[in-house]
Formats: sequence, structure tokens, C-alpha cells
Amino acid sequence: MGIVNVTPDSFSDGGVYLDPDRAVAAAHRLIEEGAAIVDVGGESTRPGHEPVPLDDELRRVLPVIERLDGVPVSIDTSKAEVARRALELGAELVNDVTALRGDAGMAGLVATSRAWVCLMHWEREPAYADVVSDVAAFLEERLRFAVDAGIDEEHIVLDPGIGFGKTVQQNFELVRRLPELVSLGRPVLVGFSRKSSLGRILGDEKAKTGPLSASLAAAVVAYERGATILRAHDVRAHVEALTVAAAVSG
Ligand code: HH2
Repeated sequence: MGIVNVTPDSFSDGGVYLDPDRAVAAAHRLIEEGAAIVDVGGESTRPGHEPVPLDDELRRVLPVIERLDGVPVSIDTSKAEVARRALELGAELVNDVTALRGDAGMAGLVATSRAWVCLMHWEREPAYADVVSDVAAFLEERLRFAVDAGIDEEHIVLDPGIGFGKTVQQNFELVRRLPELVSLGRPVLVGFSRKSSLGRILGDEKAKTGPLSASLAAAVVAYERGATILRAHDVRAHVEALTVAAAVSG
């Protein structure tokens, strides 16, 4: 999953794709580089981000998605109205970092439109007994909620939410013990690309991002431990690394 953030403030590519022409070109480039789907987002979720009003988010993402005919698109939003308009324009997956808790209309929308949905773990004030068991229990509960709301279980993807309310060690533990999340029976998405834990484990305690080399290491290990979808900014390098990892693992 290639990332196109149509935002001024995303943690690693803020402002780069705010212009629709550049965002559309980036989406096409990511597909050429081997992405299976492009995740278009109009609101940053980085720590301390500014909430984006509905109209601004629509103004950012719709002109981009409108011009992505033929490109598989995922819409990164927690607002049902943004998701609805994106789905009308052909988006296939709703990437909701609130796991259907941010907007009461989201679950029904996904159910009736028969879209795919990614449910991500994010607790704002976490008190983990065991981070992996707690994330697994959360995802299992959200999975049940989504199915009860009429969403086809076969259309649901789960995500531990790397970097969302977790320490550096907890982020790595989630990937180390990924099989415990894979055992919930749905495809697992991992988004470690450029995240600050990568820079911090390399010795910069104040890092806001991590380098490509570290992103690739995390993606390869996540893949080996059962991740199905890797969310990444640098698609060509990820496709190359994962192709080799797949060849080595046979
Ligand atoms: N991470 C980010 C945003 N959306 N969605 C899922 N499902 N999983 C993730 O790990 C995830 C996500 C944060 O990364 P990015 O989009 O690069 O930054 P920002 O939120 O600052 O726009």
C-alpha cells in the first residue's frame, strides 16, 4: 500500500503532495513502482496534529481521487462523509484509524457500500497489561462490531497501529509477536514506514522519522511474521525488499 498524504503537516511528507497534480502523479508513480493500492489521506494523525474540518478534508482528497480512474484507491479517513464521497469516486477500501469509533455513520456506510475496511488499533490513553494481548483483544472486539454492523468479514483488514499510543519497545514487540494478531483470521496490515521508533532505536531519542533502511527491515520482518499488507512511502524499495524476502522464504 503506497501512501499519498494530501496534507500540509504529515510527519514525513507533509506539504509535498498538497497540490492535486503532484498527488495524482505520485499515485501513478507508486502504482508503477509496484503498489497494489494507493492510500490517499487528507488529515495527518501525527502526535499533536490539527483536526481538519470536513470541507477542508474533502477539498484536499476529492480532486485527487477524481483523477485516479483505474488506480486502486484506499481512503485514509475517519469521517463517513469523506469516505462516502471517495467510495462514490471508486475507492475500494476505507482506512479508518479509529476502527469505526470516530463517526457513527461509518460502519453502516462500509456495510451498505460493500467496501473493504481497515480497522486500526489506537488507544489515546493506553494502560497495557500486555500490549500484544490488549491489541489483539481490541481488534477482535472491533472485528465483531464491524460484522454485527453488516460488514462482510471477508472485507476486513486488521492493523496493530504502529506508532499510535505505543512506546518504541511496544511497536517492535507488536511486530515480533505479529502471529498472535494474524491468528485472529483476517489479513494484517503493518505501517512502520519512516516512523519515529525506527529513528529512535538507531540512537536518536528525539527522532521524528526513521530512515528507509530501517523501514525496510521492519517491513521484511513483518512480512515474514504474517503481514499481508505493508503500508509504505517508498514503494519501489519496499517491493524490491519484499520480493527478495519472498524468494528467500520460498
Ligand atoms: N499510519 C499513519 C497514517 N495512517 N493507517 C493505517 N491503517 N496504519 C498506519 O500505521 C497508519 C495509517 C501515519 O503515517 P503517515 O500517513 O505517513 O503520516 P500522517 O498521519 O502524519 O499523515
